[in-house]
Amino acid sequence: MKKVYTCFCTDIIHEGHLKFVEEAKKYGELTVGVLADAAMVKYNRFPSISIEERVELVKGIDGVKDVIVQNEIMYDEVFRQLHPDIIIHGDNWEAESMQAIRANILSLTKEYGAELIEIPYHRDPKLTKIDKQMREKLAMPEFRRGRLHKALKMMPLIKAIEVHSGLTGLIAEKTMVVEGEKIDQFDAMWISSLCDSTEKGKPDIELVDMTSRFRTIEDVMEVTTKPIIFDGDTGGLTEHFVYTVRSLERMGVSAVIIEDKTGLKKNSLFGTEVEQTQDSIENFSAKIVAGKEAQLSDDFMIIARIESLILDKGIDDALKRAAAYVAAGADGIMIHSRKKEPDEILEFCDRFRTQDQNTPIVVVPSSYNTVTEEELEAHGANICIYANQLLRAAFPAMENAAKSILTHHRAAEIDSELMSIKNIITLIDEL
Ligand code: SPV
Ligand code: MG
Repeated sequence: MKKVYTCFCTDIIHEGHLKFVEEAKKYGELTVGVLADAAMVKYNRFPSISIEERVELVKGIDGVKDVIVQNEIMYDEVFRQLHPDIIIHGDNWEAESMQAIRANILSLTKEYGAELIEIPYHRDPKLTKIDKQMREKLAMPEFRRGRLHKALKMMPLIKAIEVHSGLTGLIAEKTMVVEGEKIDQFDAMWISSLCDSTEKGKPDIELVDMTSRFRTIEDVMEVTTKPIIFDGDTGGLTEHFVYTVRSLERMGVSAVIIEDKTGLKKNSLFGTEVEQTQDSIENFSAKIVAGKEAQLSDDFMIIARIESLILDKGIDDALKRAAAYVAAGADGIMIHSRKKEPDEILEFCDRFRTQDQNTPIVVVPSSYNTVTEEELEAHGANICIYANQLLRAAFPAMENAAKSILTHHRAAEIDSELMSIKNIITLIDEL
């Protein structure tokens, strides 16, 4: 009897899977690997049921001899532990990520003297619709909101990218890179006050009102499924913040980050070049308490952002505040810095981790951008926010196009730097 292996990455078993198993078992004794949570999130989408439930689903299929958990999207561990003779896979290899998986399987089958059998992928419109519905379900507020919380338990470092529109939301949702045997994508989105304001041609001083900021959230939500972290600035008056918390959780936002500043807020990256006032520990803690009391769902997170390093108050002050904000109920701490080097952030993380092993740490490496995700993770950071890069990429490109047209009195010269007309009109799928 040959050892046959295939991997499932699904929350529901439909006719298509049953037919696939029917076919696969003809080749020998079939083991099915169920892709683990973290790998499923990186490679495909967030699972809507637990790994235990997914294993049980597959166990229930007639013709499946054994079920294991496949921890990585690539098959190295499967070969090392199981030594399968045959890998069965659908022939849906179009995407770059799928090609990387195919290359990995082929090199392993060669090394281990095994074989890859590709079964024609069945594109039944009914089944495609079920898959699409599963994906869209992830966009519903109840499903989306708790996912940041869940992701924090699944992976050591969550990577969030700034979004300020439907289009940037799509980039955050869909951009995937294949690097050797690794497939990577962003895990969450950050709705930055700086970028949301700048996009509207306004300064980042809490001038853009909440209704308008909520409109940005809606635009992003309409076309994405990933969890959203909202930049709540100072949170405003406590009496207003409690309403913001309710609105955000109702919309399906996963977390709000509020910073311990008071009075007219200026962007943190100005540091002490402009007048900025840090709130007292007592006031800001009271705001956190009020927000947590107002919150109705279990999984919404209020993250407290500490501005001590921005305002040159030192790490001791930041640590004292971190402890107080956690005691007030903060679900996470964001520590910010405008230094070129990551040293003070890494020192804060190390020292915070000696006093608190569990509270998630959020970092924003805009100024200290040479730090790697690996280093941040090693120092105990849990969420890394790339807070403004998409907007900063777009502005010079647009300005360059505008200047070229003015200079040449026509658009021909800039055309080679632009997305083609064919691509722009087909970029957005219709329902
Ligand atoms: C933002 O992106 O709006 C932030 C981060 O708050 S920073 O601009 O660095 O203050
Ligand atoms: Mg901001």
